[in-house]
Formats: sequence, C-alpha cells, structure tokens
Amino acid sequence: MAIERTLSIIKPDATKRNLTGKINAKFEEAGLRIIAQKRIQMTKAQASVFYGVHKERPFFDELTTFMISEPVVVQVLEGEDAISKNREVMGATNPSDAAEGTIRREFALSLGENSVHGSDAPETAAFEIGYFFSGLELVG
Ligand code: RTP
Ligand code: MG
Repeated sequence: MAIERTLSIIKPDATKRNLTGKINAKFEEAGLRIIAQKRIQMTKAQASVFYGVHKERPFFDELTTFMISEPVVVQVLEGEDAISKNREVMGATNPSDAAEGTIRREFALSLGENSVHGSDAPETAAFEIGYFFSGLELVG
C-alpha cells in the first residue's frame, strides 16, 4: 500500500447546511489526514476548468452553476491508498446507490447535490491538488 494524496471538495449543499465538521470526522475516522484545507467561492470560469473533463456532458452547466452557488471547502487528504479510500468513504455518485455509513448516503440531497467531490486517479489528484494549493500549503 502506498501513501497517497487526494483532492476533496465539500460541495455547496454541504457547506450551506454546516456539515463540514461532520464530513471531516468521516475522513479522519477512516484514517485520512487533512493536510491542507481552505474555504473558497469559485467563479464559473474556475469551476469550468476544474470540471473540464465533463464539458461535453449534458449536466456540465448544472454542475458548474451548482459548484459556484455557495462557498466550498477544498482540502487535501493524505493516507494509505487515499484516493480509493476517500471514494469509499464518499460512497456512490448517486446517493440512492451509496452504501450505508458513507457521506453521500448520510448527507447528499440528490445526484447533483451530492455533498463531496474526490479525485478519481493519481493523475487527476495531482492536477486537482495543484489547481487549488501550492506546495507550501501542504503540511503533511
Ligand atoms: P465527483 O467528480 O464530484 O467526485 O463525483 P463522481 O466522480 O462520483 O461523479 P462524476 O461522474 O465525476 O460526476 C461529477 C459530478 O457531476 C454531477 N452529476 N450530475 N445530473 C447528472 O446526471 C449528473 N451526473 C453527475 C454529480 O455532482 C457528480 O458528483
Ligand atoms: Mg468525478
């Protein structure tokens, strides 16, 4: 097993409902260490570049509009197999498919408003961490 870093975002539906602490507790209980964290509100252009892989998808405008609707908390999680571990803790994209005890099962409102984002591979994690954080901000 390798120590990895992954980019997590606590999405607008969750920051709006004051769920940051409860979501962070799930990460920490799973052994993921929050080594960087900040609250930001993205512009449409910033959200569109971040979710650029989805730009041809029918939900792209809905997704980027949602992601700028309220502040988000961007964070870097570190730990053994952090990328897949984080996605396990998050649960399936659609909360109705998410396993018991996962963040999306417990907190998500819908497929779109699903409370958290997590990088899906080492290459995307590297891009996404660099998109929001400088090396000096990662305090492992
Ligand atoms: P994320 O990137 O946010 O961690 O989520 P994911 O990997 O589980 O899902 P992905 O396929 O990458 O989709 C990104 C986000 O787009 C929204 N979505 N809406 N209306 C729809 O059909 C639809 N499908 C996806 C969700 O917020 C999803 O998390
Ligand atoms: Mg994704």
